[in-house]
Amino acid sequence: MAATDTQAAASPMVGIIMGSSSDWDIMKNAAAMLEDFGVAHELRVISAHRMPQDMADYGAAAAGRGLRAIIAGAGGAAHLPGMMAALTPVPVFGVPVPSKYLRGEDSLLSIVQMPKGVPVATFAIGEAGAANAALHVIACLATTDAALRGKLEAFRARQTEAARAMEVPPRV
Ligand code: RP5
Repeated sequence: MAATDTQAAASPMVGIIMGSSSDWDIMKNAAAMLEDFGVAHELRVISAHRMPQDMADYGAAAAGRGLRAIIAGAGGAAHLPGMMAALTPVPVFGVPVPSKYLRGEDSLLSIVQMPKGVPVATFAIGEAGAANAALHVIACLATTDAALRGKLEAFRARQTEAARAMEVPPRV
């Protein structure tokens, strides 16, 4: 299992997993957001169909290792988020990675259409989905972490100011 851990990696609160190293271009947006907020996380490539035992082992150990959330990205017939959700009570946040032929619509439907009983919180296809998955994890963690909540409110305020400073481009 390829592994790259960041920030206090001995006790990560969040796992970012992806079905292939080719997903990193998208999933790095989730990692960057957690990095910006100082949320300790780990990174793993775990392929549902090529590494099923590794996936099962990761899911079985996740809660005991103290993970509070798992962000799972995959493309195509994207089974990783749903299978991970089936393997652990830790909440799973799914990111549909754009696929070569169907532009990630297959990934989105694979992840979002979980049958009743095993939910995966599913985000937009691509970079925005990855970043928003991290922001949603941060919002969840912030319900019991005042410092993190302060950072989230400051982030939102900066975003608001940036939007207010926007001007309509001149007509051509
Ligand atoms: C999925 O298949 C991965 O999540 C990735 O999005 C897609 C393609 O994987 P590679 O062929 O690039 O390894 O399992």
